[in-house]
Amino acid sequence: MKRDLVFLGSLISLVFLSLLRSGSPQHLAEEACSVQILVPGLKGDAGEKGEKGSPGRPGRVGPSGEKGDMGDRGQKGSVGRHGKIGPIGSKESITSPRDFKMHLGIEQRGSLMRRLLISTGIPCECSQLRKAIGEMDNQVAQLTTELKFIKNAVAGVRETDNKIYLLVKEEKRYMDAQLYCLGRGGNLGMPKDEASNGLLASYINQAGLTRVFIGINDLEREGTFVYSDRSPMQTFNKWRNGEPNNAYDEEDCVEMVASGGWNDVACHITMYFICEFDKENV
Ligand SMILES: [Ca+2]
Ligand SMILES: [Ca+2]
Repeated sequence: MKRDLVFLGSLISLVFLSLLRSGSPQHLAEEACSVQILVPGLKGDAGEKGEKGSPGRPGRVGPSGEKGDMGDRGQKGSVGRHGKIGPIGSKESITSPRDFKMHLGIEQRGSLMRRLLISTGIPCECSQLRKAIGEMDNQVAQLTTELKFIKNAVAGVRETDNKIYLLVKEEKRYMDAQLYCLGRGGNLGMPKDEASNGLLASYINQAGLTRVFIGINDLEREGTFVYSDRSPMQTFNKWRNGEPNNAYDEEDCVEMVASGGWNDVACHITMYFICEFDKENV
């Protein structure tokens, strides 16, 4: 402490000496300032009260309070007035996509979509495609039928001097079998003599079959059998014993069994059959 006071006294002495040497008032102010920086002075008087400051920021939101008790139930109100009568509704109004799904089935939706496509002008070539596909289906069906016919023919036909017989291994009703043979320029097999009947019987046996349709019927007049080319029966026939019996009053067509015998049967049943073709027409 004593050392500090000695140092302070020396310092003040040096300042006075330098002031005496310079003799300039400006220098005095500058050096006085320097002293004040080095040595703080005594505490001054209290200043005047300042002006009121601006309001502070709003405080944070406080925690929520506890739930209060429920109040008493209010009294029942009076009956209100009648409302206005609404507009007449349509039978089935669809106002949103949800209604659309709920009200329409798949086919109806498809129909509606097509109408929408047409109304919006988007090109739709569905009908042309359907037509093309339909034509191709027909061609495929026709080719398939032809192929079966050729396979049958390749499998083996029977022939005489003036006839060719073809066993068709497709089960058909009498009329469909007749149409099949006619469509190929022939007719159902019509055994008109012992030789042709024996040939057909052999054909059936070799194919391992028991029965086939042949071209004889009494469709036009019950009991009067004719060949499917409408030629009348001659003296030749191969009716089995007890046939034709027109069983159940519905047997108007004729089958040949493996022995070569004939039997009248219903026309709507299906079985294999034999076509015959004139060699002149082949
Ligand atoms: Ca009959
Ligand atoms: Ca019969």
